[in-house]
Amino acid sequence: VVVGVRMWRHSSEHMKWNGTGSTAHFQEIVLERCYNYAVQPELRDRDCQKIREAFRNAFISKDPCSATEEDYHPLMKLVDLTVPCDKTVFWSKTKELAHQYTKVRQEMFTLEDTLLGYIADDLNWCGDAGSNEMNYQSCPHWKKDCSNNFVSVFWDLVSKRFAENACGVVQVVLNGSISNAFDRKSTFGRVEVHNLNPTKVHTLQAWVIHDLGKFPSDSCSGSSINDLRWIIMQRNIKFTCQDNYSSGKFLQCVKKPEDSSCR
Ligand code: N1C
Repeated sequence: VVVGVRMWRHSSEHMKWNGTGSTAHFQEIVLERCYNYAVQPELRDRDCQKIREAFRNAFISKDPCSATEEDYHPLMKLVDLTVPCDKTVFWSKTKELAHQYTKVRQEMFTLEDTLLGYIADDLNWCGDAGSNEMNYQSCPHWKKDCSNNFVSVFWDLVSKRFAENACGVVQVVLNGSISNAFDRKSTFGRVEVHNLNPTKVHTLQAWVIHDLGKFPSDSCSGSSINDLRWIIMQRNIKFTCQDNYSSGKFLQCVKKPEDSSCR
């Protein structure tokens, strides 16, 4: 009976949000990923401790539904989101494939191949006003609770900076096995497309990839890609699109672009 009562109290006190709670061992994971990523051993220690601290301070002891970009400014000052020209890869609903691609083409970068994206990938975090602990029980769900939660504000901000910094030819990997390969409401469609700098980015190259075994639902000639083409051309950036690639074919061609079947 005692156990039952305690469990009930426990959940009624902490399950105040509809989303998943903070990732267990968040602080340790952040530090460990930072160490794994950092290249120069001498710089590692201080910078990673500072990064962990700044990340934590962005949201700890704050109302988890009142996140602002400013909360992350100290963290943003410590990390660099720039990628060499022609090396930026965006994605939408193709996360795994885009990452397989940049793994094969080591010189290409998605946001998760930069330090901050690498650290935060797949993690969840929130705190509580009036507590200096993280909430591991629940965090605000972006739709059911609030859109200005710390995780959503974080991805919108880093995606914006990542896009602003892009230059030369940039690529986007889109999913042709869903009905709208380009979605204006996705982070790519809502944030990244509008933050490309036309004085730095001259071409956006889209790849519409179909899952092996799934029927293609969208392609370069479909209306969602036309939307994207129109938005990009309005912004004075050149647009190209390649489709009919199955994901397996795409990766093969990334590995062996000179193959005649890849032209
Ligand atoms: O909404 P999306 O895709 O179009 O966002 C992807 C787009 C990429 O080009 C990235 O540069 O935006 C950037 N980005 C991430 O890198 C990222 N990593 C993890 C955006 N969101 C990211 N996440 C989480 O996945 C985040 O919680 C966000 O809400 C989802 C978006 O995935 P999506 O809809 O497939």
